[in-house]
Amino acid sequence: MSNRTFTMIKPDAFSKGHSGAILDQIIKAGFRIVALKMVKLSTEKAGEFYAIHSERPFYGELVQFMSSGAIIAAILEKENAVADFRTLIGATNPAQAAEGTIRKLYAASIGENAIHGSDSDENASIEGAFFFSGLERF
Ligand code: 3AN
Repeated sequence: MSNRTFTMIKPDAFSKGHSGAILDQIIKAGFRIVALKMVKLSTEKAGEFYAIHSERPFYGELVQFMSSGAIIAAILEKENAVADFRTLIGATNPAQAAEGTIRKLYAASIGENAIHGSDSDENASIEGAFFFSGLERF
């Protein structure tokens, strides 16, 4: 069972001013913030982050969107972090997300879905390392 996951508040939620409410919901759900930063990805860096999806039809759109504005990246700690965080954010498609989840509350579409959450312990570790050095973790 993992105790860390990685998240990004995506450009749609950030630009609409939902970052504070989303971070508050994450903290109230019992996650501790281990690392946190505000960044804007270049198209190259967004493409690298989502390289796993490079064969999917929505890859170009996803890379454009994720490099379109500022995001907040964070590493979070909690028992069973990966699975519990996926529950907190809800389904990829906000139309199918459960009531009260972050995507149900703040996401507009499957492409612009407010927040990212790692889907495995291995990816949580890779994605956290993509954004944060050891000096930036607390
Ligand atoms: P999740 O973020 O819930 O793990 P993935 O890994 O299937 O979902 O997809 C990664 C990201 O790609 C999603 N967060 C979303 O922004 C985008 N995405 C997924 N499916 C679609 C789609 N059908 N059309 C456009 N964008 C999509």
